[in-house]
Amino acid sequence: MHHHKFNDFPSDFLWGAASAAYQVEGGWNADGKGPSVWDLFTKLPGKTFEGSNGDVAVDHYHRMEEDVALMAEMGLKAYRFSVSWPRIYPTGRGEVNEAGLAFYEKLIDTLLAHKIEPVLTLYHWDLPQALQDEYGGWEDRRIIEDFERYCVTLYQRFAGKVKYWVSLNEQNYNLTNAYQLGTHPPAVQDRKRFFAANHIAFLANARVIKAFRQHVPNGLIGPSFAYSPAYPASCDPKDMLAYENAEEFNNLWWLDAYCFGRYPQAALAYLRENGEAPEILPGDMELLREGTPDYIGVNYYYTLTYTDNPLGGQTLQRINTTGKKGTTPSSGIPGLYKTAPNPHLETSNWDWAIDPTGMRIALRRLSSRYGLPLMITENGLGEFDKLEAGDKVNDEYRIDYLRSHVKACQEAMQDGVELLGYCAWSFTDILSWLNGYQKRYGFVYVDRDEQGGSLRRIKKASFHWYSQVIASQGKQL
Ligand code: BGP
Repeated sequence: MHHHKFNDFPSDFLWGAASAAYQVEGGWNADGKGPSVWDLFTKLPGKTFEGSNGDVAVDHYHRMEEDVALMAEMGLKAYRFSVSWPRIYPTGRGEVNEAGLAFYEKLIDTLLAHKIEPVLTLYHWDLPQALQDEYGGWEDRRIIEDFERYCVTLYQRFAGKVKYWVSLNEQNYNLTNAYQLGTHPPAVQDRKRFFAANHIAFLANARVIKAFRQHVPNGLIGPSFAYSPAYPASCDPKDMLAYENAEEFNNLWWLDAYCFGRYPQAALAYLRENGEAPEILPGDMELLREGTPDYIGVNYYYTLTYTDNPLGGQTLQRINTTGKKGTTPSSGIPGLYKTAPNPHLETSNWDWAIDPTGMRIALRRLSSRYGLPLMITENGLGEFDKLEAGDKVNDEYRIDYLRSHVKACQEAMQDGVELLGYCAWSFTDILSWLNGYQKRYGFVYVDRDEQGGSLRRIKKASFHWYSQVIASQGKQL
């Protein structure tokens, strides 16, 4: 479909930007905060790019007001941030740490004072280390109670101020790294444990959505999902089957569980045959169906293209964390699928395919399958940026990326998608979990690298571009 004319973006469209606590805050032990699994993991040798960690990050914890002032100057309508669980409950449960709540309250009040809608993420991977030590975190059902208690604490405190909530951020990506690739804490490589942990996370997600209905009756809540829509490498039925397998195993496993309260059939049959299916107790699937979301948060960066992978073929591989273009190997599951390069698409220096049409496809697939409103909770381009004389950062490549993706949102809306907003990743430069500080995403450059820096904030060219997009309601792209 090629449209002749575009509808305008609705006047209440949430033009936003996003971040996550561990990636921006720093203040890792400030004001009573307990350690998270990332505080410990990043200190183990060889886990992150040049040993980078979030001890200081971009010091948002101490520069919150300056950062929100920049958001206001830009004209931002929404800011998505995450709350650090161990700031609120230093050991995961027990006594509430009032200073932690006070920090987020101040952030929320400052946003509201500037008419910026807060979008609050309950969990962006920084599990209290105490719960990992005590019972293995997401591998034990005890986490469901603890997570619910933490979420209800936030509901009670912020129900009157925060309308948009995100439950779990990228459960799929985080747990794949944590339990299959061994690249996020607790760095396990075991498929049975991976599916078991995911099942418990689905239950926790449903429980906090159920509780949300009581405590925040006028709010909206949903998970944010790392959606890389699958493409077949060709129309060879073998590639088509590989694509079907990949879509079920990498996407529908989460999306159907969240939105339909069930697991996709072929994937479940395969796991049962292999003895890798999660243990489903009486009441589990009922709970999933009682805790479905109001909307789906979509974190979209790229599509993935799949081809046939016979038994004995390619296994799962780690991602590119260096920015050396062309170093990402094919990755797959023997007998199911493996990734293949897409000859039609350019890639970033981290080998991520640049595919705005893929975003339109993503939004259409989700909207038509689940019939829910959507919000882009992340989308952006991680690149090397250069600070030039006169404090200039000419990130034209980022503007091109964002422009084409905002257009894709507009096309998807024309196709009938209900889209609540678009949160670019990220507002300031931040710590990339595994890629250090050199992989930048922000509209605002932060003067620091793996060793440190002045932490000065500098507006990039994309800052001015996005500001004009917002002011013109998307008319001036
Ligand atoms: C998503 C995460 C974000 C962010 C982003 C960019 O997976 O939710 O926290 O990090 O991806 O990824 P990266 O930093 O690896 O480039």
